[in-house]
Amino acid sequence: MRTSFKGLLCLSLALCASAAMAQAKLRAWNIHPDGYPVSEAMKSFVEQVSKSTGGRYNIELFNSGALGDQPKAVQMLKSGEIDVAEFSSGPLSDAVPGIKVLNLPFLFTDSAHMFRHLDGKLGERFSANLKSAGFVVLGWYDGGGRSFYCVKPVNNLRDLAGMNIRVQQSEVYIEMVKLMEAKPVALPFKDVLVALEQGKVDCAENNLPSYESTGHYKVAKNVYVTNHVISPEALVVSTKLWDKLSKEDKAAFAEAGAKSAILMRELWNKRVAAALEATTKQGSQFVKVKDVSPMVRRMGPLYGKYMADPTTREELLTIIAK
Ligand code: GTR
Repeated sequence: MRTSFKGLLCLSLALCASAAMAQAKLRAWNIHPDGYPVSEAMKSFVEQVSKSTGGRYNIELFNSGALGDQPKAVQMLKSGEIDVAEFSSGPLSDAVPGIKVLNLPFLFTDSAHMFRHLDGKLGERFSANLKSAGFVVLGWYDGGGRSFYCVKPVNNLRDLAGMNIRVQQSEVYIEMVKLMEAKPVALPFKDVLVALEQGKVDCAENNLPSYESTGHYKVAKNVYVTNHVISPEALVVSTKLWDKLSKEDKAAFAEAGAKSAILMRELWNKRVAAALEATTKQGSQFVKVKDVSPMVRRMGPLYGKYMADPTTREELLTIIAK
């Protein structure tokens, strides 16, 4: 049988068309630069999804907040404009009030304590809350302990009073800083360095890897080590995408998410140590808080508010109990 040129062309076009139809192009949002633990873990997620679905999902990873800042990305994921993202619980909780307790100061003692809860029953409850708001959690990532850092020396809580402190665009963080009698200035992550340089803010607060990766350490050399929030982060996909996936593809995405979380947590611990070493070498001074109880006492109204709120009370009690 002889096949005409026209026939071959039709055949290859049909194959191309079906391949194009079979490959879904998705977009993933990330605030961090290449090489950061979150970015590396997301890269591994993207690769694993592609591998285990035979290349049917082509996820393009946009690092460094290239698609917008975090509050904007939270809305974009909800509306299905982006498909995958890694969010910290601060900005995410403004869209999902049921997870606000996760931002409460001094709630978790360290990341191990946090993951005991997030990898268990409580994590399932938070995931259910997130899912009903449009976010399907595929892995809990580590945001570590956040501390304050300032341009001027800080030796105690009183030194922070009256300071302009940059916070994430997140209600709990804003309330926390007000209760410390300082002034919260909510700014997007990418604007903090310039704000510190220009004196628009005196201090900011973050974990060590971000303190280093953003270059904040170059201006705000005085770190007051409070670890006031042990902050969870989450790799999420939109429910819009999730609802379209087959049972097998859901399993592939979930497995890739879980694996990426394991990798992320390993990379995180190394990065915390490396950031401490690098910033110390560059002249950062670390003053450890001696006693957190005065700060904890100031947070009283914040704890009271979330205890009184029926959407958060049970979660709070569960964490306090263990
Ligand atoms: C980082 C976190 C980001 C973002 C940032 C900030 O530690 O990983 O998701 O929340 O802090 O302070 O804006």
